[in-house]
Order: sequence, then C-alpha cells, then structure tokens
Amino acid sequence: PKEEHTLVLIKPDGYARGLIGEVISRIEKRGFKIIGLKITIPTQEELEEHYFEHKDKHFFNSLCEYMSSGPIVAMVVEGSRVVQSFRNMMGDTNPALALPGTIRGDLARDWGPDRGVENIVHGSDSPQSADREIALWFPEMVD
Ligand code: DAT
Ligand code: MG
Repeated sequence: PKEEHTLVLIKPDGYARGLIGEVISRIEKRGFKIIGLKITIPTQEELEEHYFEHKDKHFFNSLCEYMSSGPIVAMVVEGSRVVQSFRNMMGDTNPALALPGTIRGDLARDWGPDRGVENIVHGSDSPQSADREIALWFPEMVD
C-alpha cells in the first residue's frame, strides 16, 4: 500500500504532563514511522496559519494562547493510511466524548472553564491538510 504522511503535534498540555513517550509509543506500536521530529514553541504567526480554518471561531484566541503557552513536539509520521488511522487513535476533539482506548479518551482532561481547548494531540484531518501542515512545521523536508 502507498505510504502516506500526517502531521502530529503533542500540544503544550501533553508536553507539560510528560506524555511525549506515551504518544510516541502508541504511534510506534501501531507500526508507523516517525520521519521528522522537533520541539518548538509555536508563534502566533504559525498558529494563524496552522489553524486558519478556525480563525473566526469563538475559541480561536484561547486556542492560540494555549498552543503558544509552552513547548510542543511536532512530528511527521509515515505509514499506510496514517492520516485516518491517527485521527482514530486520537479520538473525539472533546475529551469527554473521546472513547477509551484513544489518546484523548485515555489521557486528556475534561474541558473545564479554564482549559476549554486542551486535548493533548493534533493530527492532520486529510492528506491535503497534512501536506500544508508539514510544509509549515517542516519546511526543510519539503522542496
Ligand atoms: P481536531 O483537533 O480534533 O482536529 P478541530 O480542528 O475542530 O479539532 O479544532 C482544533 C482545536 O480547537 C481542537 O483540538 C480544540 C479546539 N476546539 C475545537 N472545538 C472547540 C470548542 N467547541 N471549544 C473549545 N475548543 C475547541
Ligand atoms: Mg483539526
């Protein structure tokens, strides 16, 4: 089967709570290959590009504040149908709706008033989004 790529971010809550190893371990155990990896603190400019589809949403400002509040781990992950597979591994966007067995369902805290946007991980929602997001976070991997 054709290899596909997705962009994974371990968000500031995942980093701060020491969940990097857990997330990477799940990716590796699923048989996917990490071919790019870095730690960075996102800038407002990067977040406006990464989350451009959400820029008119009510949660956009808190989302950017949260995402730039500390280090994240950005990864390019390779594998057959990895985009959809990793979406399945993440679980629902809202931790309260994410099923057990998923990263968010097992690890993410419920959305309280103080952390309405936290959910540990990001994964691209389509191969097209993956291409765009990989070009943003890993320009050195794209020519
Ligand atoms: P996903 O990260 O599952 O692709 P998304 O692209 O719809 O979800 O939203 C991006 C992020 O924005 C999401 O991970 C958390 C935050 N978010 C989404 N919907 C939200 C809401 N209704 N209230 C607060 N934060 C929200
Ligand atoms: Mg999304």
